[in-house]
Amino acid sequence: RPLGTSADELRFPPDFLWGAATASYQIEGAAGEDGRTPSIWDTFARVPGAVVNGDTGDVACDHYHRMPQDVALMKSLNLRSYRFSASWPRVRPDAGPVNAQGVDFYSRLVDELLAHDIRPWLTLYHWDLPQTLEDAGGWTNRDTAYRFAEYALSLHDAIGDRVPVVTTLNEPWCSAFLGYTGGQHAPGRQEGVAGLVAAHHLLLGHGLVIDELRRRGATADLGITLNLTVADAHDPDDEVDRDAARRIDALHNRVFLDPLFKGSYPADLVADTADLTWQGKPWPSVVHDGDLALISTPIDVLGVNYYKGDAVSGHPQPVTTGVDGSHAERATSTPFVGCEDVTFPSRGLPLTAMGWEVQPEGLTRLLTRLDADYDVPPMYVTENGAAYDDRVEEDGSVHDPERRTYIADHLRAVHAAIADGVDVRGFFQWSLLDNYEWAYGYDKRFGIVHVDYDTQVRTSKSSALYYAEVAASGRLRDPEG
Ligand code: GBH
Repeated sequence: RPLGTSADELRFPPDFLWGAATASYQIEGAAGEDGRTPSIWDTFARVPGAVVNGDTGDVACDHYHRMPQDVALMKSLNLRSYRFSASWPRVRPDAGPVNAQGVDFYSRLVDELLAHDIRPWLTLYHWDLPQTLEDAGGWTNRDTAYRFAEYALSLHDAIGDRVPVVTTLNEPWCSAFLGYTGGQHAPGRQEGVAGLVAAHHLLLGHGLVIDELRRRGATADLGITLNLTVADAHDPDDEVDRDAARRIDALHNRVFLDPLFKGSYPADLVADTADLTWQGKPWPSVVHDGDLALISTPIDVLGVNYYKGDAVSGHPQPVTTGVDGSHAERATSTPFVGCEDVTFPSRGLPLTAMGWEVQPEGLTRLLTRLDADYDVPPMYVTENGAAYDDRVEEDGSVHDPERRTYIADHLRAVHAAIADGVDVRGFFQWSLLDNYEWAYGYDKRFGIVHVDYDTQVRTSKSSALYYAEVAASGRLRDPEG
C-alpha cells in the first residue's frame, strides 16, 4: 500500500499531483492589450455596487507581463502542476476570429511550464464570457454552447498537443446560478429560472467539447471542475430541514452530477421546478433530444472544488453565515431558484475572512459520497484554500498560521478519503497568488503567495513554504512543528 500513517505524519501516494490554481481574469490584467476585448466581468465590475470598492481586473496581478517570473515562483514552491484558465476574449476577441497574440500568451505559458517540469492543467472557461455573446443572451442562448466549442477547439488546435489535462468549465454552478439567478456574479441577471437554462447550456457546451475532442483523437485527459457542497440538514430530525437540504443538494450538486454521470436531470429537481417556464414553456423544453447523451460522454478526470459545507434549514433563522451574496449591495436574491425559504444557519465553527465556516471533514464525506453515488473517474481536488487577513511583517515575511492549519486539515481530509479507497490523485491550492476575488475585489486574499498591488512584489507566505515542503516530500507534517 502506498499510504503510510504514523502518529505524526501522513504519507501520500508517490505520484500524487501537488499543484496550485489561478484564473485568467483574477490574475492576468492587461485587459485591453494585444487585441483582448471585454468579458462580462469587465462590464460587471463597473456596475455600481456590484464589486467591493469598485475593483476591476484591469491590472490584477499583472501576470500577463510577469508570467516567466511567476512560473519560476511555482518552481521554487516545488509545484508539480499549475492549473490556469484561458481568457476567451483574448483567444477570440468578441468571440470572433482567433487572435494570434492571445493564443501566443498561452503557448508561451505552456512552454515555460514544461521547461520547468510543471504539468500544465488548462481550464477553458473560468467565467470570462465575451461581452458580445452576453449581448446576444449569454448562457441563456443555446448558441453560446456552440460558440464555446468553437473557441475551445481553436485553442486546442494551437496548444492541445502540449497540454496533458484539459477541463472545460470551472464551477458551472457559479456561472449559471450566481450569474443568472442570484445576480452576485457577472452578468448580474436576477431572473430565477434563467439559471437552470444557463446550467443546461453550459453542460451542453461541455459535452460538445468533450465529444469533438474525442473525435479528433485528443491525447489529453479531459474533464470538468464542479464546486460541490455537503448539504446537511440543520436539524436532522426535522423533516422541513431535511427537505431543504435535499433541495440544495439538487440545485448545487446533482443538477450537474446527474446529467454528467447518469445522463438525466434529477427527478426531484424536475418535479420541484415543474412550474417554472422559460419563453412560455416549461424550462426542460430547452433540453433537446441528444443533449444528455452528449453531456454524459465519459470523461477522464473530475475536478472537485471544496471550500465548505452548508447547514441547511427550511425555517427562518436569525443567524446565517457565509451565504453567497451576503456582502452584495445590489444582489438580493438567492441563487437557489425556488428556495427563498431556505436559510443557512451558523454551526459555530471557526470562520475564515470570507465568513465561511471551516469544515475539513466535509471534504472527506464529499469525496466518499461522489465515489459511492456515481461512476466517477479519478478525482482531483482542483481548488481548496482560505482567505485570511494577512499582512507583511517589517522583516518582509508573511506569517499565516491559520492558513497552514487550514491546508493541513484539508489535506488530512483528502488522505482519509484515499485511505477509504477513493481514487483522489491530486490537490491544487486556491490560490497561487492573492488575486481578484470576484465580487469581493482585492479585499480578500486567498494566495499562498502575498501580492503587493502597488509594487506587484510577490512574497511567499509561511503557508507556501509549508506546502512546498509537503509537495517535495509527499508527507504531511504537523503545521506547527
Ligand atoms: C471558487 O469559487 C472560484 O473558482 C475561484 O475563482 C474563487 O476565487 C475561489 O473559489 C474563492 O472564492 O458572495 O455572491 O460574491 C468557489 C465558490 C462561489 C464561493 C461564489 C464564493 C461568493 C458569491 N464561490 N461565492 S458572492
